[in-house]
Amino acid sequence: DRLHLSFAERAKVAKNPVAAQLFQIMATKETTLCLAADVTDATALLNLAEQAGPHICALKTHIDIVDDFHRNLITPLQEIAKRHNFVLFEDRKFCDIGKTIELQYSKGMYKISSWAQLVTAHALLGKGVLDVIKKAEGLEKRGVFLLAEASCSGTLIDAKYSKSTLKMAEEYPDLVTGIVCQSPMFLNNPGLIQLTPGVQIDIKADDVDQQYNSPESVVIEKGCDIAVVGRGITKAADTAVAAEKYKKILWDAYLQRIKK
Ligand code: 5IU
Repeated sequence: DRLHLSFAERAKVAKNPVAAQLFQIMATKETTLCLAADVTDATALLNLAEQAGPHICALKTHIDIVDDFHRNLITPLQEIAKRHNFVLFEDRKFCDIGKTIELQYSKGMYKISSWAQLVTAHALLGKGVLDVIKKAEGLEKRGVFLLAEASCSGTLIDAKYSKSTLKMAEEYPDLVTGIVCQSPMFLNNPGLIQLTPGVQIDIKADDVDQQYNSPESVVIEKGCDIAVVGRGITKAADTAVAAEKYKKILWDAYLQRIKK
């Protein structure tokens, strides 16, 4: 099953091209780390990408929090991603009628479809979101992570909703890269990637609603393939050192998991 196969083996069965690419990157760079680059300054974002670049498979952005965003930010970001071989991932959490998402994906200031190979989306409003992302212009290789569970306390998502989200994912195998969730759920398809946020070594929660698990426990007990780490790295004194530390702990946990 999924949890005991290597990423190299799973690359062969992935139907979404970005999932296949991610599995390749993970296997060759030996990293399952996705950095949540939640900073509000464009230069800080580029510095984070540069410092963490060698240690990550994906850089997750909230591009709308960058105070000084300008289209000129995208070219150097893409250059860094290409040089260090990681994927750009905009955590947009699309949730609207298809027509609106079509505009939010390709238009406005951010033109997400022109640079982010990966985006997140809610399944809440139905399949429209996947239909419009699938047929939009933009990058040739693109993928969607559907949100099936959340790390925060107080989420309204229940087991039935999570299950329906997985069902929707299976209906779009060429578009869906994987699922954002906190547990292995019913995700047995080895071609899909489990992305798990809420990962930190030192603390269990933030001062709002975030809840953290350790890197070892998300990989070994909760089925995480790619772990999202934000403040565990962005607030560290040295980004590169912290990213490398998370990378190693996560990779060792993955090796331990596939050996069982
Ligand atoms: N994120 C979560 N939990 C979720 C989902 C997304 O934390 O359930 I869906 C995002 C929010 C933030 C990052 O961008 O992942 C986690 O950052 P920290 O490691 O700093 O908490």
